[in-house]
Amino acid sequence: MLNMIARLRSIAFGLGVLTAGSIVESSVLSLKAVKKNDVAIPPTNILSVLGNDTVEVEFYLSDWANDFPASVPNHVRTFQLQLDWSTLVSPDSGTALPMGWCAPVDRINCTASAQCPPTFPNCVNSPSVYGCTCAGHDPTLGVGITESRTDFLLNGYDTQFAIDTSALGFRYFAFASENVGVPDTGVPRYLGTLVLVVSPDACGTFTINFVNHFTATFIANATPKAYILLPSFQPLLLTVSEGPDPSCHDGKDNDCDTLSDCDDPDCGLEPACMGVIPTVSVWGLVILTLLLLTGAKVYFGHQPGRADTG
Ligand SMILES: [Ca+2]
Ligand SMILES: [Ca+2]
Ligand SMILES: [Ca+2]
Repeated sequence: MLNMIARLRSIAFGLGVLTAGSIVESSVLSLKAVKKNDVAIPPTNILSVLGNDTVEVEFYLSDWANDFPASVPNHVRTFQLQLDWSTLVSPDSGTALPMGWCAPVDRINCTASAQCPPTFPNCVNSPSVYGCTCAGHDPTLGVGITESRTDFLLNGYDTQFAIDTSALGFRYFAFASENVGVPDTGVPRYLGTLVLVVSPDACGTFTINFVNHFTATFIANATPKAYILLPSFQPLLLTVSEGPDPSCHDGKDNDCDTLSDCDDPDCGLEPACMGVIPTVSVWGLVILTLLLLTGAKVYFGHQPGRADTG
């Protein structure tokens, strides 16, 4: 695998030199959730999740034909994708890390386990894993390319691929060894799979995405002529939400608005929450009293006519 990565890096370098004037922006890289907790769902780029959920995500490429000049075949034979690891961390709380990942989000370099913190006590230094980890760290569990799929971009070609899991921003590489490529037939083509596990403390919205930089993310007709495509991205939004059930009865503030379960207006329509008077702090009572004294309308639970924004 390492040999292949080195080879692809040299291709990438060559492309960067050759194609300064050839960057265009019409192709689309998209991420779709296709399974939640091992149950198939209609492919979507917006999904409601809870802590501990497992989400299987697939990557697709579409709309690349127009990226190539008419003078060359509009075929793709190489791709490299790199996840933006920072998008696996919620702006509010928690993570959605690849299955099997058991290491800090920010790698801790080490030469001996004695240098590692108690939560990640094992120092590993192998070609594919390095830094402080914990028992069972196996990033290969959360990543893959199913070459046999008929919608795989390079299906039917003599292909090679590798996935570099040495860092959290997993990098996917693949290319067809024949000097041909895949024409754009208007159908999105599968590139790879990622399995994410939402942490128990997660809330807010994850915007899972690739690295938006053409030296790290490109699709190319590598030989005899090389063209870099600078794709647009359709990220995957994973939103940890309060309501509907079971999140209205899990004792957690799932959407990070400081209100939990029946105290959160987002749970107001849940039968078990209807008629429940939210817990109110002393300051809340003061404000409530003032509102009542001024004749304002006060709603408990769900507020009629108000959109549920979570
Ligand atoms: Ca809750
Ligand atoms: Ca809440
Ligand atoms: Ca809420």
